[in-house]
Amino acid sequence: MSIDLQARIPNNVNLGDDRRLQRALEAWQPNYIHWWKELGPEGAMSFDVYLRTAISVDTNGWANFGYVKMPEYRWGIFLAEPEPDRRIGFGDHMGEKVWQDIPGEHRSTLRRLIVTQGDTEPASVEQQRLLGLTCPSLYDLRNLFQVNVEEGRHLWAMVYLLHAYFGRDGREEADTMLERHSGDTDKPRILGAFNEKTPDWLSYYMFTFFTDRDGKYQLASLAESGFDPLSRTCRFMLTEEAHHMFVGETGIMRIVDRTCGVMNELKTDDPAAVRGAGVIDLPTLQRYINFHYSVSLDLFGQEISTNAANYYTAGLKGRFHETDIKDDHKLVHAIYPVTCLEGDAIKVVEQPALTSVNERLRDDYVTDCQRGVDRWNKVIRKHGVDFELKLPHRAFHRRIGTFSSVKVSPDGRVITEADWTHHSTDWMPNEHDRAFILSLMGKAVIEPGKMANWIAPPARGINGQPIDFEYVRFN
Ligand code: BYC
Repeated sequence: MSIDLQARIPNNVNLGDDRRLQRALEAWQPNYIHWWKELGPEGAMSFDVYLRTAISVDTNGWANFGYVKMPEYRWGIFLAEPEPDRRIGFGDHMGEKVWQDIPGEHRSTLRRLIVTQGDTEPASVEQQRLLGLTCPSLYDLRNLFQVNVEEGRHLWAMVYLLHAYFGRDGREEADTMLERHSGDTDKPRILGAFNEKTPDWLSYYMFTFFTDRDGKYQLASLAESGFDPLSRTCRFMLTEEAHHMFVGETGIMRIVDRTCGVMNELKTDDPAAVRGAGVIDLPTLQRYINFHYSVSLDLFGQEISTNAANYYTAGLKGRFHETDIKDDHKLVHAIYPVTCLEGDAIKVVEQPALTSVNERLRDDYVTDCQRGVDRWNKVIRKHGVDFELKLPHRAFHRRIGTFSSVKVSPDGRVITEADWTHHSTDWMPNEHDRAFILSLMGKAVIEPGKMANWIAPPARGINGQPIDFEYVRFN
């Protein structure tokens, strides 16, 4: 399973043995590089960045660090080791050998899932392309670029599957991955959250905490797939994904730490005074949480979904850690408690577990998000500040699913349109918040070891390097 790094496209799938596939991917490669130079990190193409690159998929080789110019990053195709005698773990085909090729009847469904997953990866690079210009430190700049190149690699992962298993349709889909663009009116990205802007670093940390975490849960469910190449691809992607969520969680934590430190120095909890000191007040952080959490909840689809039930029954997409769940893995008679709207009331109602798998995944996600919020609150408490960050109610500000038809406050009350119009700017980032945040992030902090005023230094550097290491060289 070693990776051929000398090949034009590094890979551990013996690409050299399949000349047609190799040629097709090599024909896509220049388009990808063109896209990266156009819509990847702005103004950063000549920088030497201290990046990790996978040179094998085992523990020794997946995180190999060194200086790289981003357009020369060795984007490649890496699948996790095959599991001997792996069997399908759920649905109608449970217990059968996993598929090494795509069963004809599942072709279009799998293509759709792979395209939806693949589309998010370049979308996030596009959303983040200007952030380098206002980075709070070299450490953060390097982390941004690491996340960006790995999202690029995740696109490669899905494009490989499309090329290798879907023939001409797959190649066409791979081309359109570079034609849709985040926020484009004519050709937008597929899922809502990937057409939102990531205009500042607070949004970026929120995105990597909340939206990348959707990635973790979706990839984990696809890692259960009976289509083994998809499963192996997603398993390796999950290894890389952990760092992205780390960037988000620690980014917010460092902001909280800095803000509370300043609040104590100034002996104030007045948001205006806190802002006056050039740091981000906690109510503003709460509004950003409300926005990014609600937009990310939408990414799990509808509460009751026949699509999701069909994916499950067909063995294409499972639940989070499917094999650890103690039930029959078929869900024909099982029930599951789903929070939904009945008339104007929000209620928990028992629903068939099979059509509720999206909601179950969302529940797993909510629990995971709450753990992160608890850790932020611990920092607030450590400073002795009287404030608690909270996840808003899951019905708040939803555009997909049962709650999209009503307006709901962060504490879960169904309210009128008029109330919503009156209060929504108190509950989500308003134009003043956005202008204030942008004003804090006017220019990049690029002196090694220095941090912008609004964020505390990280606890440690990357790969054992000191915090004042020269993570990016500008040439
Ligand atoms: N926006 O039956 P439903 C990541 C559509 S993030 C727009 O509930 P389903 C990353 C839906 O397509 C992870 N449309 O749908 C993070 C369907 O359309 P049709 C990305 C939406 O299929 C950060 C209709 O509504 N991976 O990796 O059960 C940085 C009915 O809905 C949305 C995946 O998503 C939406 N939010 O569930 C970088 C995994 N939600 O059929 C990367 C693959 C639903 O009526 N995708 N719709 O035309 C899936 O598993 C499913 O497509 C979804 C939707 C879970 C997204």
